[in-house]
Amino acid sequence: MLDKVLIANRGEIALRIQRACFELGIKTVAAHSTVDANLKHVLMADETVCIGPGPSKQSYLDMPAIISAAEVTDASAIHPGYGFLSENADFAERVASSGFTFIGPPPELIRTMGDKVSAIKAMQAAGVPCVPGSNGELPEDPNECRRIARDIGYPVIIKAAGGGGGRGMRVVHSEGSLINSINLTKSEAGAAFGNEAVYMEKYLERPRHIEFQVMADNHGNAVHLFERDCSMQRRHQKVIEEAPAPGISHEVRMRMGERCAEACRQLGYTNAGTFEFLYQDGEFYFIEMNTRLQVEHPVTELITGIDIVKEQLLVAGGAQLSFTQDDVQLRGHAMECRINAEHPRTFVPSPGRVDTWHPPGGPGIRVDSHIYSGYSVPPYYDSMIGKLIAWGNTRETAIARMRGALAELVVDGIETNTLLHREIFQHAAFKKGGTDIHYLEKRLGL
Ligand code: MV4
Repeated sequence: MLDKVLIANRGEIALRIQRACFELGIKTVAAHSTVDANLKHVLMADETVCIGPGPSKQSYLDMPAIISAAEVTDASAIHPGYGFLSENADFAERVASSGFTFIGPPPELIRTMGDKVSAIKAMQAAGVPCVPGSNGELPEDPNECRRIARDIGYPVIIKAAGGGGGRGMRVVHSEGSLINSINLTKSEAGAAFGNEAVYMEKYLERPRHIEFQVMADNHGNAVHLFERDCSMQRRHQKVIEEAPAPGISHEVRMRMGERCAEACRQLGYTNAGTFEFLYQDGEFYFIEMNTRLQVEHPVTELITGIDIVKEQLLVAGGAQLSFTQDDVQLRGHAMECRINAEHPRTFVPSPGRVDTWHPPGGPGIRVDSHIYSGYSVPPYYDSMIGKLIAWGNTRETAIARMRGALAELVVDGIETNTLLHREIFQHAAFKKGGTDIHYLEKRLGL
């Protein structure tokens, strides 16, 4: 069992980790930047260490500063949260070699999944369905590339091996622009990721983004916690997530989930993880694996009753998973709205002092936020200030509760995207469910 955990993150997720530690009787160290001294989890933590100034490079991304903070406070483990160093294999390695437990999967699997070409190879070997594609890095020879694209069939998409999350990709509709697009993507990838390797996939025109949550321990046990639908996004930023995904039969859900869990067993994956799929015309296609806790984990917690962060802490401490696959029962439906400090139409960030924060409540409502009245949102970080999560026995009840919660929420002093959420929840296609990844941008004119 872990004795003291250093939280190497900020905002709502740092508070979420702090709450799980408190429940388990684990002491916490809040490693924070100078501008974050007034964050709620910093005020709550057993110990605090300032690791540098506001800019992330000099604080939340500064590996030596974070490891030193763990040393001076004699922490036993480091939780990286999401973003920042959470999927940095070098960091995970340095944490372990300094004698601390990294709360996440083994560094070599973070590395495998960070390189999208090796991630796809690993998944193919583990029997996870992938998008028809080049099955590896594209060769130098233009004729070979043209042949691969012809075999796949246009349109195709060129993706950087070092990319992911929407960075470093280009759609190609016909052979005329293929080689030029490959070369452009390569040079951009070289500049952005220090890796020119690119690969090719069939471009799916109207997919949904459906992801499976997995959890595994160090004793060979791996389970899945069903799926989430994250299709409601704008410019690769998720806006609303839900679980389960509308229209997926329980049989298909269990078959896909088990494939993901089995891949974890074969790969030796541990802790929490997410398999990202594109879903189109009744088929799932693996695209990427996230080797971290995700922003949208609460919707999975609400439909399963499992505390994912608590389980992360327990398995990192050496315990077996506290439940089996048979214990994981799907109950009801959950939706999450990301509340961002930004203009609801222009999406321009709106940091500053929150004069009033009055969160909603009532049956089936959960608010994961570090905000309080009088708190100032600093300009250095992501604009998400909290998450509104609604649960109901049915999707309709979850939506009705979310609409109530959005009506109740008061944030004064800064701009937020609350109005946009209220608008989306009125929309007929959204209420029906099952919209694709282009819905928000195309149908709502964003
Ligand atoms: C695709 C695709 C269509 N076909 N791959 C974007 C983020 C990265 N995770 C993968 N992405 C996509 N890959 C093929 N073969 C469309 C996207 C995509 C997307 C995927 C998930 C969520 C939102 C998206 C928005 C635009 C494009």
